[in-house]
Amino acid sequence: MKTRITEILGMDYPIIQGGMAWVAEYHLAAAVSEAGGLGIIGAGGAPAEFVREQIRKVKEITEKPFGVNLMLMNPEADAIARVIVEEGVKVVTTGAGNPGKYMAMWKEAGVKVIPVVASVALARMMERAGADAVVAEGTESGGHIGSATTMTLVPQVVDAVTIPVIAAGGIADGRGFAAAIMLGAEAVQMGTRFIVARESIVHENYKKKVIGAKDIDSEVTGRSHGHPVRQLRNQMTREYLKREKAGAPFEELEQLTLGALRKAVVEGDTVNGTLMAGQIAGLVSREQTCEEMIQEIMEQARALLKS
Ligand code: TUI
Repeated sequence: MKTRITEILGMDYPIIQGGMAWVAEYHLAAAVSEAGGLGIIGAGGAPAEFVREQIRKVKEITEKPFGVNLMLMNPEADAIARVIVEEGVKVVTTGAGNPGKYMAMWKEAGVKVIPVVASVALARMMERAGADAVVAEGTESGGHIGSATTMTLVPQVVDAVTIPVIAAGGIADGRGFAAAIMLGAEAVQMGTRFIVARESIVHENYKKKVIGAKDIDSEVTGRSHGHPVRQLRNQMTREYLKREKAGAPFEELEQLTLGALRKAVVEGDTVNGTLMAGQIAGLVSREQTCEEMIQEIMEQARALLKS
């Protein structure tokens, strides 16, 4: 299946892996790229030199194109933006902010820039700034989210810009893929389903929670201080939401979540860890290789789009 996205980025299938902090390390990125999608190394909150090592490692195990996601709240964002250029990365996605100040440097170096946006206004601004495409990410997504749903955001962004639009949020199978195409998207970005990929280094306990999750098992913490984060309900979210409702200050709430994503991904702490996942976790039912996932999605989508 060819779209402007597969042409620009050089992959076989219009499926991009989300740049999930801690989860999207080089094994997962390489597996997605080898399977014909676009694997992404997620910088998350990592130091710049760690990101450089990840880039070098992914290049050792795949010759396929891959990208790097720069999470703009990372205190080393400036340095990571430079590492992306120095290491010759071809594609960058960004999240949790406006990447405007890096745009000129990246464009000059020939990097394809794909900001993740949660609104039409930011999509327009990014097109004017020279973005090659945008990911329109709905509030169904895991992690840091905006407020518009994928169903409403994607067609509005498609109408507002001429660059290709990639749909994200709530997509995990061929039906979601086909629906995104119907809304005018030219690719999808998926995170939650790839958490449970065989090649994903995420702790078994976390994978089991995603696989066992039902449709309404996610919660959004942090709405009161402007950093809404979607994750699976557990003791941590219950405590957080209780304190948030009682008007706890940001600093106190932040203490609860400090290092909690690492705790979940690396140590498998599903009680006090942050189990970031999207609302589509209820549909994710088994561990498979990235190759199996992508083949299954494309087969189902092809049949639907044909009929
Ligand atoms: O960035 C994401 N998802 C993320 S980042 C992340 S790391 C994190 N860890 C712990 C706590 C909080 C975050 C986990 N998940 N998705 C892309 C995305 N970007 N969603 C929403 C946005 C966004 C929101 C506001 C983009 C821009 C924006 O405002 C831009 C501006 O400044 O105008």
